[in-house]
Amino acid sequence: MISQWQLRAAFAARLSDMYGREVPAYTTLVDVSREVNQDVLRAQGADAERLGAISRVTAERHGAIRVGTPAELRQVARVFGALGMHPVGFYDLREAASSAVPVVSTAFRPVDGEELARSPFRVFTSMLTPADPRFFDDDLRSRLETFLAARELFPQELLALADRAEAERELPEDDAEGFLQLAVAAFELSNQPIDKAWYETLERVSAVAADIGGVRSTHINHLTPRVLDIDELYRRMTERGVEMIDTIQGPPRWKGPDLLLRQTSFRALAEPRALRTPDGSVLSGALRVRFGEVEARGIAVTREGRALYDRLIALVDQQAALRPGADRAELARALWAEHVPGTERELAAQGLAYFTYSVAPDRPRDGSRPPTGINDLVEQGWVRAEPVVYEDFLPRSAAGIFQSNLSGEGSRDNEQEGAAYDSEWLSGAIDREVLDPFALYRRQQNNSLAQVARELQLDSALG
Ligand code: OOG
Ligand code: NI
Repeated sequence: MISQWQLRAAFAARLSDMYGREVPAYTTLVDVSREVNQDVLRAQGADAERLGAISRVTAERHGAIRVGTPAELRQVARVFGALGMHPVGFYDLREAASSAVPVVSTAFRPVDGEELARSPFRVFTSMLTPADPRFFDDDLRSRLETFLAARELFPQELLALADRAEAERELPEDDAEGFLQLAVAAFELSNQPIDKAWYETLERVSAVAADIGGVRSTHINHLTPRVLDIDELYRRMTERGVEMIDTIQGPPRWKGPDLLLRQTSFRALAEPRALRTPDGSVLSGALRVRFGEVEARGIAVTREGRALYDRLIALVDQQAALRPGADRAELARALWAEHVPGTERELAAQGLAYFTYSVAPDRPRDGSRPPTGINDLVEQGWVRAEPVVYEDFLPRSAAGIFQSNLSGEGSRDNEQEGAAYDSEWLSGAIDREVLDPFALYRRQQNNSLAQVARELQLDSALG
């Protein structure tokens, strides 16, 4: 029997092989990431593994896919459900982007610590919003919905195997093999001819709309390795002649602990695609839709920490608008130094980031009673704190990654009222609860605190 996590690990590995064949620059990115990680490990020793063992970090990937309808998203949820991955978080990229990115998204990922440690694979999954009149008029909306309703992204056999794997949390070896082959094939770039006129109609609205709704299949859009020093990675890729986007998204490089998520990307080369013209002939064309992305992960922040992050990003925007020549990263660094606590201890004490706690093996053994507050317990050596790694995404960064890899701005009519979507809507559409990332991190922290309280026989709860 092949268990869910084994299926997930095998799927991630096969997807990676497939994507490396399709997009050779991805292989370069993986190689350079591995080199950087080894160098960081050599230079920093155990500190380099503060946010995850090197084996996990090296294997870690996130993918991105895009689908057209709630029905398709529901099927995606079944395929990933088979792999023990659940929808976490709701991202509205229509609001986070200035140009036309007509999608809402969630991320499918394992949710418990042990599962994440076994295979930390996640997939950022976006769904087109044809009902949003800012992007699609009635006529285009109805043509788009008709087109999408007529395609099949996932064969019935795959979905049936997926349902079994999810229900039984494992598959016999032969079925596992069948599932993996069908699942990987569902995310390969199709060589079926694309209707050129239809694709271009959608492209005028948004390149993302064309990539999703202009073709009869879906594909993996990027697969992102994790790196321990993203600035160094950026330098080395540039040195190799790979043209990166001009920024690293997310928090700046600074002297304090890594927080949340930093990401950067490069545009993949044009890929050959067959295009069918209105007279029925098939041309060999080329489309540039996929890209390479890399990320560095930091500590998960609480709602308060996130509000601080969002406030600082807004301040960077404001200052940058006032000083057009200024370097955004420098502005951000200065603001971070001023407003963000520079140590894990202070982040914890101020309730800005999540940690898991455990009783210290070398705690005082002189018969004294432990203090009752978590900060004192840590301060006085009774308890150790380990940072919780951020497992999710950032809407603004995601929108930035989308946008920096689009060729045109597309079009968007801001006079119209946007169609409303939220986490609850998404839960209903896919018939599964879209989980709240903050609640997941908090539960992890609270479980560890409860365990500490039990072991130290404290009368009152910690937290
Ligand atoms: C998804 C872009 C967002 C990330 O890492 O923030 C993303 C896409 O391009 O489909 O993957
Ligand atoms: Ni990504």
